Amino acid sequence: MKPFSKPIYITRPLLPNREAVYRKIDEIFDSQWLTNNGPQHKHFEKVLVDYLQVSQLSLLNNGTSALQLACQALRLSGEVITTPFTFAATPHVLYWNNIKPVFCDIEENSWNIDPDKIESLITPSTSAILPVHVFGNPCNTESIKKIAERYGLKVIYDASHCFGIKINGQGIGTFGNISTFSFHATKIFNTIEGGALTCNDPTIKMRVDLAKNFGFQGEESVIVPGINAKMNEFQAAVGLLVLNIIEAEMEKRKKLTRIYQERLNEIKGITFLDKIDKKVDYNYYNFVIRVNKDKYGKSRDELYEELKKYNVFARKYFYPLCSEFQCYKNYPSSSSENLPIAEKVSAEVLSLPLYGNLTDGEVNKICDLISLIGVKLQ
Ligand code: T4K
Repeated sequence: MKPFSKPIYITRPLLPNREAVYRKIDEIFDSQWLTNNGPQHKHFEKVLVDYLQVSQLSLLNNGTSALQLACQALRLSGEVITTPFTFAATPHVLYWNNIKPVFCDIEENSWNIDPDKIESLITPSTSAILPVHVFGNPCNTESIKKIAERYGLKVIYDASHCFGIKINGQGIGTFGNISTFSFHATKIFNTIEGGALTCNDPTIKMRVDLAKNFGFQGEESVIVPGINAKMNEFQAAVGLLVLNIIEAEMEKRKKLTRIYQERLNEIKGITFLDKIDKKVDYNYYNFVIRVNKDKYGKSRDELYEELKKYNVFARKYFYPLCSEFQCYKNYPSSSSENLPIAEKVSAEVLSLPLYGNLTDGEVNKICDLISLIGVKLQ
């Protein structure tokens, strides 16, 4: 089979209509207001509260800042229990807040933090749990809530992959004390760089809004040692435009996901997360497979390398585990004995290209390649 004539990346940013962007730029130029809670920002924040069905929302310059400010707003300290199967930002924000990340193993069938393994990691220093709804598949929020209540812990959900997801019709950003979102270019919904923090408590929003603007209350009073984590007017304007096309993008990705599921179901040793709960309105952000070498004939790494030869750039999200990073690998909770499932899953997962502008034909060809590569080595 011939390689693709152009590189097929894991994703491409969802871009609004160019003319519409130019009109927004005109609005921003006319207003001469570029950042610091300008008209685009105010409008975007309001419409996003409705879209995400949350009660409180603060816009921020990226998803990492959202996590960073969540730790500050909840006054976390000591240790926080989190998953190693996530992007580097999740444990890094704990470290930057002088908090020790404690890694907990994940569930075999959801790839999210395993609630049954959280309790044994709780110590007198534990202040919170920081689960990630990995790839938009919601965590077991009921069990996590019960543990948090029993031990008096806070819960921050890293919902970076969850734009627009609802559980039983309820916005995913309403679970836990705080949820954080990433609007990075590679996410299904983007503001180039950007993010948001959502919660149910207006006091938390007030703390975050103060902290993201150096702690200023009015012109002359600084009441907390804040930082600069503001979203600017260009980012907010892009967000407003992308919001108009997000539903269509989700529909396109849903259709492509169905092709992947139908085609890959036929291939021995290739499985995927098809267990997204029926009660969940999913966003089809990405499509991730798991490769069983014994049954498929090739390892995940071999498949990844072979696909590259055909100009397909799949990605090993999330490999290595955060617990395997140089900076965390000596933590007691990073030991292999503590993380057997996470280590296995991380070595077998592969994110495949998924974005609205991908064609049915391209997805079918990727499936043909996966089939061919497996057969070739059996
Ligand atoms: N928590 C979780 C669970 C997260 O996944 C993330 C971010 C965060 C927190 C932090 O949120 P932010 O502070 O980033 O808002 C990417 C993203 O940079 C990162 O946002 C994301 N997670 C992570 C999963 O993926 P890389 O280093 O893998 O991206 P990169 O630059 O290799 O891009 C991937 C592919 O996307 C490229 O091969 C081609 C395509 N691409 C990328 C960009 C930037 C484009 O076509 N156009 C573009 O502009 O981290």
